[in-house]
This record gives sequence, structure tokens and C-alpha cells, in this order.
Amino acid sequence: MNQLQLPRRHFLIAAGSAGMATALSDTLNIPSAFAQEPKPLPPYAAWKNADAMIVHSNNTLETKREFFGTSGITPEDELYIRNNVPAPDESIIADRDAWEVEIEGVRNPGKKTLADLKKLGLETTAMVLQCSGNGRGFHKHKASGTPWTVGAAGNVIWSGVPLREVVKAMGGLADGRNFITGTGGEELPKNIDPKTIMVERSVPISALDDALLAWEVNGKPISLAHGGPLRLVFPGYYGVNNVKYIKKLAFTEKESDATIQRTGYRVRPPGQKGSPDQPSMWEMTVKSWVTHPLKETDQGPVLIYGVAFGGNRSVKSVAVSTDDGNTWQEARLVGPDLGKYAWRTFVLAADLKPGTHIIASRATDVAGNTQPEEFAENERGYGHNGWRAHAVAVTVV
Ligand SMILES: Nc1nc2c(c(=O)[nH]1)N[C@H]1C(S)=C(S)[C@@H](COP(=O)(O)O)O[C@H]1N2
Ligand SMILES: [Mo]
Repeated sequence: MNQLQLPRRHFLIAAGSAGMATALSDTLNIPSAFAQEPKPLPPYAAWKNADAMIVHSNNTLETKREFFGTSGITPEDELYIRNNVPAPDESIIADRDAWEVEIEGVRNPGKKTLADLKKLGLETTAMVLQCSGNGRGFHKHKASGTPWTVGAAGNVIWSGVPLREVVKAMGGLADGRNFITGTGGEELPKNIDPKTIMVERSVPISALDDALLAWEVNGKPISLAHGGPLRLVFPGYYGVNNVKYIKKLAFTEKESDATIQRTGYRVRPPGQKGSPDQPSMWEMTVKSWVTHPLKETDQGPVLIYGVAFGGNRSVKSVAVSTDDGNTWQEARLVGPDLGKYAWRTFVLAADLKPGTHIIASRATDVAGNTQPEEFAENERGYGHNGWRAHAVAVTVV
């Protein structure tokens, strides 16, 4: 059966509960008249590789699992997109160096243009950019939001000025600053309270050390879709904290009272409302997934590979199982180590006999944290890193 013609939900179930995969694809026979046509790329992302993307909506584009490749870097034209509000107009990248960001909470506050920032310092950082909801499609309670499986993530290299250099140039931090608060440069509709829709996120001041104000990704000026001309990046932190087209950066005493910070991106049991006393989606956790083989492969030798990362610390090792988690073998991490915030490709040579094999990967970080088998449900489906749900059922012929 052509998997592309399956409605999304069914594909998720098939890929998610590996044991059910065969049963489902055998019994589902959806007439093509009811099949979902793939949605076209939205205009601001028309330059993306359409073959590599699942277009959930104009604001949510996912990378297909088989497109992650093995080099360890995600090309910008295959990187997922997530916009909470529509992207600004292309005109904001017409004269990149003229972009202004307002900086507060330092001893000498004021505006800096991108041209000014380029004189203050330079660093490059490879890091996993991952949406808080990556893996939401694997949650059993049908959490509301985009049902991403594994493709709301990528590994990219940002270049820009270290935030601490900017602070230094502006006289140092003002007293009592506990958070770094970034505000996106979107134009918001006038008839609605801006606090309820603005993208304004706060992270603990401890994130200052590794943060960048970035103007380049993977060697090119950042596209509008990914936050050009200037993006705030916090390596090791979930996607939402990495504010695109940053227009205001404030070192604050308290967290932002915008809805996206106050009650949004809060982890709580299913059925509960978000509130500021619940954990915020800040630092990422250890995670991995297989990217090859995914559905079918010939019997005999096969290289099983995928990606693994530690979140806010380095990944140490990855184990792979081809028998539904009964036995595990250590995979090899390949390629250069791009630092603790990057992901690495793992590979294991296997010899698979005909039949269906449940292939899973389980990563461990340098602090000894290992992906759990099952991941506890939470209301909004954030942070899923359970290895069982990420396993694939591969038919060996
Ligand atoms: N200004 C702004 N920044 C933003 C967002 C947004 O809607 N506006 N979305 C956030 C979320 S939820 C994620 S997951 C990442 C997605 O980054 P990407 O679209 O470059 O992949 O950007 C974050 N930064
Ligand atoms: Mo996100």
C-alpha cells in the first residue's frame, strides 16, 4: 500500500505502535477518493525541498523521517518549521544589517543594529533545534496540537555573537536579573490583546553562557522562515525558546507574563490547565530514533542508523534492538563530534532474517540518563522520549 495515501492519523498509529503496524497496513484499504492530497509548501517556504516535508499547515512543516540522512547536519531546506503566529513579511530581510534589536536589563540599554552586533564577537554552535511537541503523535491520549512524530527537529550550525559579549559591551547586567526574555518581531493583529498571542519567551539567566544572537545558519544568512535576519538561540533548550526575528531582548527579574510563557509550554498531567508553577519547556532531554531502515528491507546484512542527542548535555552511547527490546547491542557513533548540543549519527551492522522486526534505539547521556521505555503522558504532549513509541516495524523480505 502506498503510505503517502494514508491519512496522517493512520500513518502515525502504524509507525507509532510498531506491533500494530502490519495488522493495520494489511487491513486498511482506503479508497483514493478519501485519501489526503499532500498540501503544497506555503509561499514563504517555497524554497524547501517539497519531497522531504510533511506540510501539516502553513505554519507547521515536518521533516520526513527517511530524510534525516547520515552526515549529522540538517540542510535548511529540509528543516522543520513551526510558527505560533504567521511569519513576518519578506521585507524584513531586504536590508539585514539595518535590523534593530532593543536591549534592556543591562547597565547601558539601547538599540543595536545587526551591523553593530557583527562587530562585537563571533561564535558558531551546532545544536539540535527541536519543537517541544516533537513526538506528540505518539501520545495515546491524543494531545491537542500538531501530531509531529520525529520530524519537528533538526541539527543545524548557527553563527552569531555570543550574548555574553553583547552584555559586556553594554556595561554588564543590571542588578537582580534572573531571566533572559526574547520577543519575536511579528506584527500582531490590532484587535486582540498582544499578550495572548505574542511570541515572548523567558529562560533562566544560566542560559546566558552558551546563547547566541545568530545571523547565519549552516553557512548562509538565516532565511525568513527560520528567523532571519536575527535569531536568539539557546543551545540545549526546546525550540520555542529560540525566538525568531528577535526585536527585543530583555534581562528581566521575572518571567514574561505573555500567555506563551505563563500558561503555555507547561508540563502537567492530562486534563489539567497550564499554570506558572508547572515546569516550563526549557532544557531538552536525551533522545534518539532510527532513520533507516523504516519499512522494508532485504534479508542479510543491513546498516541500521539514526540520530541521537543528549539534550542539554552530550550523548554518551546508543543501544539498538532488533527484537522489540529483548536484546540490545551498542551502536557506533559516526562522524565528527560537533559538541554537546549537536546530535550524532549512530550505526549498527545487523543481519536480519525474513519476517517483521521491531527495531528500537535507546540513547544514554553523559550524566547516565537513558531514554525510558514508556513516557508518562502529559496534557499537551510535550517532550516524548520513550524508546518504544519511537521504534519501527520493519518487514524483511
Ligand atoms: N518569533 C517567533 N519565534 C519562534 C516561534 C514563533 O512562532 N515566532 N516559534 C517557536 C517554536 S514553537 C519553535 S519549535 C521554533 C521553530 O523553529 P523553526 O521554525 O526555525 O524550525 O521556533 C520558535 N521561535
Ligand atoms: Mo515548538
